[in-house]
Amino acid sequence: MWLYSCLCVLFGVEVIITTVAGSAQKEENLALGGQAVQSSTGIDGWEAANAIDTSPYTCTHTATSDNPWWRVDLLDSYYISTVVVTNRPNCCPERLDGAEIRIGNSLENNGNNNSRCAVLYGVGFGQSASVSCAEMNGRYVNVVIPGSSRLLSVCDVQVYSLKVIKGVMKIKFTSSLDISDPAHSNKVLNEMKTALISKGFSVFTLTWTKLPQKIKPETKGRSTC
Ligand SMILES: [Ca+2]
Repeated sequence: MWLYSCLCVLFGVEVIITTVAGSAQKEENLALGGQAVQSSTGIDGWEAANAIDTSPYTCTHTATSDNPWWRVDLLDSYYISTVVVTNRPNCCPERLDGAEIRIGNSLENNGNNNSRCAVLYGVGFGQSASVSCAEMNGRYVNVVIPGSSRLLSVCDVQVYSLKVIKGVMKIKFTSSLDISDPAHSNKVLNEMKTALISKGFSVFTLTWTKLPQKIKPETKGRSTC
């Protein structure tokens, strides 16, 4: 008979708990510490960084091209709660119609294949569109306009994250089940999730940092626990 090391060894379970920041504690604009790039720069001085300089009067501007895009690299992955995009104050706000906000950790297709949070329409002169992207995770936030012969111009992009509490729980099991079997290990996680929900946590992620492994039974003497 095999025993499982969960009988006497502590295993780590990574716990990531996220809570939506309250309005009284607005999270920091992550874009300010990021690095911005765009598919092209159509007008000298209308650089990608103009969208993260906090001024609504300095803007980006790509050349007319297919699928123009702008991207900010947050330099780490975050659970994104809200993205705010500010349109130009003095010209052609309709150009932003159809712009997609995409979030993820991949740079495939310059990040434009990451998951879509929202599509912008009707953002007026100098207006800001605030879209909720709750629970989306990513390092890269893109604004891209699909289509041929389009251009993209934005004046400010702000990115806010969910507040993340990350830690590792050490737990000890006294089960004879084969917890190296995903069916059983998943059951354990589900029971832990139920316990966290009962404590009032609504958005969180639980993953094993190391799965339990089989050990040979002690033949005599005391356990090493
Ligand atoms: Ca600006």
